[in-house]
Formats: sequence, structure tokens, C-alpha cells
Amino acid sequence: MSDQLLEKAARYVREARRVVVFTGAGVSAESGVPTFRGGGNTAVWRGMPATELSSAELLERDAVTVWEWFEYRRGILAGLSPNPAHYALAEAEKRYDDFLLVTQNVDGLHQRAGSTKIIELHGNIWRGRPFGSSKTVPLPETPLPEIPPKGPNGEVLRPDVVLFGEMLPAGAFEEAATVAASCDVCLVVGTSALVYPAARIPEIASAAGAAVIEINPEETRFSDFADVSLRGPAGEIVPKLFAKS
Ligand code: BJW
Repeated sequence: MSDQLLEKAARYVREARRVVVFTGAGVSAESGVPTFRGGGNTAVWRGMPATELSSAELLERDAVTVWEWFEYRRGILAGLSPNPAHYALAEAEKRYDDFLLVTQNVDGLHQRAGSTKIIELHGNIWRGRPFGSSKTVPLPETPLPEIPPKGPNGEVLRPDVVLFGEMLPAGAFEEAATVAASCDVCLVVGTSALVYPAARIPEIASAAGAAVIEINPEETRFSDFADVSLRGPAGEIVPKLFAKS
């Protein structure tokens, strides 16, 4: 990544009043969280790809296997910590009156780093909810005492995570889209931007005239929309970008 590109991106960030950050699995890669597609340590478990494991179809057929897959990941996540990218984004929100972090991640690492202005489009692995209900139950403990876990009234819980073929939490996408439509700068960090409707968020920002800055070691389908592409790991580039802004 050249100093010139970093300076160009820093200028956008410095002059912005309304900032949206859109993050994906890559922002947590340096914490040790596997990404879904590319970036090396792609998630496969018991020979099944994440697309099959994290599907509404499997949850309906075999909730125990889905919970075992989530428990395997919760066990890994419990030992991991936020990295410098998470911390830099948590600091950045204090600079702006209008700031929103829209994450596709379910790992909770942004909140552990201190982010508060956040929308989780795909839910959170540390919560469950009864089938057919949006009333969430915190599940901070791993391993869980039983699988599937039960709620306070003995009701069977499912993960509070948006699986393939499921709708996003009511209002979450709409709120993120409204803010994206009026931001000055949209940072797109560590995502392949392949999964919809989430990937619409940076597209909406770009179409509305925001400067789009992509941070990713690899080219993505979104690279063509970006005003600046900073190639490299988020844990290195995000802190540098805000330090220069
Ligand atoms: C680094 C780095 C470093 C590495 N620093 N970067 C149109 C066409 C075809 C299909 C569809 C369509 N519209 C919708 C669909 C279906 C589907 C979909 O989008 N499929 C696509 C794959 C095509 N979408 C859905 O099913 C959604 N629901 C929906 O559409 O509902 C409406 C509906 C209902 C009923 C019937 C029909 C429609 C819901 C999608 C929910 C996705 N959930 C998941 C799993 C969560 C559960 C779990 O955690 O197990 O969310 S999928 C998975 O992908 C996860 C992620 O949030 C999401 C996005 O992935 P992300 O974050 O971009 O990660 P990667 O791995 O793809 O990329 C990592 C990037 O990091 C890479 O670029 C690396 O280079 C980079 N990287 N190291 C910075 N150090």
C-alpha cells in the first residue's frame, strides 16, 4: 500500500462528518477467527462447508448438529481477543456525531473492543432466541450446560444468528441502509461483499455519492466501486488510517 493512497483515504476520513463502517469476517482474522471465503483459514467442520452448517434447512432438520457447530466456534472465540482494527474503530466512533458501524460478524469482538454505535446484521453467536421469536437470551457460557440450550421458561433456543435463507432482524437492514444513504464516507473492511442483502450497504453508500474506502488484502467484487482500495490486513491499516486522519 502506497503512502499516497493512505493519504488520499485519510483526507476523506478527516473531512467526513458522517461515517459508516461496514465490516466482515476479515476484520477479525488477525484475532484468529476463520473467515468464510478466502483469507486462508476458511471454515469447514466435519467435512461440511459453513454454507451448509449455517443454513435454515439444517437447523430445521438437525438443530443439535447446528448447535454443536456453534458450540465449536464459541469455544474457539472464548479464547480470542479484539485486535488493533477493532480498537481503532471503537476509538473512531468518539470522533464523529454521526458514526455507525454495520457488521456482518457474529463474534461480538467489536463490542468487546468498546464499539457502541453498532448494528449487527447477522446477529450474535453469544445469544439465543426461541424458535419463531425475536426475544433474545444471552448465552455467554461455553460449553453450554445442554444442547440445544433452553431459555428461562424452559423453551428450546436456536442461535440468534441469521442463517442462509433467513431474513435479517426486523429493521436492522433498513436502519443501516438509511444511514448509508446519507454518509460522506463508507469504510468497507474485511468482507468479500458477496452475501446479500448485507452487501447492499456499501453499494447504497456509493450510489448516494459517499467516498468508499476498501481495506482488504485481496481484491473483491466491491473493489471496482471503491474510491480507494488499501490492500493489506485490517489490524495494520485501520489504525494507520485513523492515526493519519
Ligand atoms: C481480511 C483479512 C485481514 C482476510 N484484514 N481483510 C442473490 C443471489 C444469490 C443468492 C442470494 C441473493 N440474495 C440473497 C441470496 C441468498 C444468500 C446470499 O447472499 N448468498 C450469497 C452467497 C450469494 N443470502 C441469504 O440467505 C440472506 N437472507 C436472505 O436473503 O433472506 C431473504 C430470503 C429469505 C428466504 C428465502 C429467500 C430469501 C441471509 C444471509 C445470512 C448469512 N449469514 C452468514 C452466516 C452467519 C452464521 C454463522 O456465522 O455461521 O454470515 S454467511 C457468512 O457470510 C456470514 C458472514 O457474515 C457473511 C459475509 O461474509 P464476509 O464477512 O464477507 O466474510 P468472507 O469470508 O466472505 O470474506 C472475508 C474477507 O476478509 C475476504 O475478502 C478476505 O480477503 C478478507 N480478509 N484476512 C482484512 N487480515
